[in-house]
Amino acid sequence: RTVAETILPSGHRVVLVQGDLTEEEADALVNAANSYLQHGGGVAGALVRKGGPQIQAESDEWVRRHGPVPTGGVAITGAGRLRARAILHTVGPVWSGGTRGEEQQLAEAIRNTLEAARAQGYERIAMPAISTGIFGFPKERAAPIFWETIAAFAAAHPGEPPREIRVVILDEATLRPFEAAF
Ligand code: AR6
Repeated sequence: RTVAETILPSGHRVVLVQGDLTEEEADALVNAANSYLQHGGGVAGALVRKGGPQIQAESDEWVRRHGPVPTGGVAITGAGRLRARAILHTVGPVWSGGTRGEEQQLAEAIRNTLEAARAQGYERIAMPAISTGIFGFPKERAAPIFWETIAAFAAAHPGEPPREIRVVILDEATLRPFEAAF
């Protein structure tokens, strides 16, 4: 269900959706991962359950080759059986009170994800509310960071991919602050 939709002057379409990320059809789905790409719970677990073991296998291979993904970094794998060409695994910060630069780290994870999609030419991407689940980032503080980071990226790259950015929120409690920010 589309909750809010904005077309920015840069031509980017930003869509806030309430639903399950694993049901989205996009060039790339964004995963809220940990540094070791061990996809146990949350969005990560749901993506692997639905997309199949290939996603975990490719993630293990990625970490074996490159080492752990730093906070704010991105790793790309295939999407298994999901309706996408790739998964952009990004590592958001673990919330620890806000004094360790978590807000900047969340912005960096979002920005690097958008940059990775741009580099790959992915026109349509769908991302969850990175860090706001198991990693404990307060939803009210995360929502404006998503909006501002997406808007700044778009303004810096008019007409460039990803031209459709879908932010997919599962639960009502998370949706409220995102609706306000978007
Ligand atoms: N679709 C959309 N949003 C979802 C879905 C879904 N299917 N499932 C959960 N959410 P989380 P994190 C929401 O915990 O905080 C994993 O174990 C959820 O309500 O998935 O970045 C990883 O492997 C929340 O708002 O990610 C890491 O170890 C948001 O997605 C760790 O969790 C993010 O919640 C990462 O924690």
